[in-house]
Amino acid sequence: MKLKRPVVSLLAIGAVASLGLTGCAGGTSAGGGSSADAKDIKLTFIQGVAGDPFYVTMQCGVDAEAKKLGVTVNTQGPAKFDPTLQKPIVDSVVATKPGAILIAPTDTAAMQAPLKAATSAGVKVVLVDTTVKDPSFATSQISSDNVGGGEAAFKAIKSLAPSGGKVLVISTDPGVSTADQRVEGFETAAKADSDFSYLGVQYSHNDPATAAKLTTAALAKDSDIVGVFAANTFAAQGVATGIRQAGKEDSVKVVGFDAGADAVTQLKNGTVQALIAQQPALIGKDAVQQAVAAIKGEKVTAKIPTGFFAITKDNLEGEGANYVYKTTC
Ligand code: T6T
Repeated sequence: MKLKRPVVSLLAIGAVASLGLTGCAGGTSAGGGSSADAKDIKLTFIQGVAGDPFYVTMQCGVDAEAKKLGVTVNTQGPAKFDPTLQKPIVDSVVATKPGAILIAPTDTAAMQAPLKAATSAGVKVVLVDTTVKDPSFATSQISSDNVGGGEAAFKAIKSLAPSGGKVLVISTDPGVSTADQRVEGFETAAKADSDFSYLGVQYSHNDPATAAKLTTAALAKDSDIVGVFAANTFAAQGVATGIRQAGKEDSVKVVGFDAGADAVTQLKNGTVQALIAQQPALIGKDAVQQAVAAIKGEKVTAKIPTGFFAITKDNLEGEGANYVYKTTC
């Protein structure tokens, strides 16, 4: 089934997030392009981390669109979500002079200079998912509304724990733009609600074992925590483990970002109550379109926001099934 754009729904848990997105924010002419033949256009997609179901699904969108447009795309990704591993990949890809790089930068500061250098070397840069401190060099930026997603996660916890109480966030690392924005959205919403007490954010370094330890330690300190927001796939995996280890499945509500196979299992098991699923394949598809338009000197769109969908046990077999991430294309 084809996904609509944008998709924003928390209906099954009674909370509605409204983004008012148009999917088109100010078209600009790419400039400096040529009327290149599709068969001569070469793109490289650089993931945030290889093997992450979010980027695997994005690659499916990238590959399908590249095939449709008749361009060549090559995918690479670091073994960890780590700028010290991603930067050398960028440098070596730029040396091969592709027409464009589609990239999820792993850090807002550390990836700024390497990506700016790529554009100075004549390689167009399309930012997917994450961004950098000053993305003005980028051809286009395509990502979910992550602040909205964080707000939606809070609304989901509120609807699951309506009497309120203590809530905690487990994120990845500061400097990951998407996760920082999710935390911001959650924090703003939690602090504005006097029924809830916001315990802050802790960082798991994208490592599920660390996220599990942080969760059990937080529950040992505050046994009355009512909700945890896990800001991405690996945080959610660890939080679910921590909740199980602490025997708190019945009292702590967990909302995780992303919808890989593990997350779906946790949803079915009842350790996680809602998943904020992004649309990674759509992000990948849009990124290829923008890169190709830029290379051809056609109009590009500076920012393209994509939507999200809250998957719960109630909609998992229905509409929610369309938003589960892929393990292969
Ligand atoms: O949540 C996604 C992505 O949006 C984020 O930037 C990094 O983590 C994920 O890849 C999930 O692991």
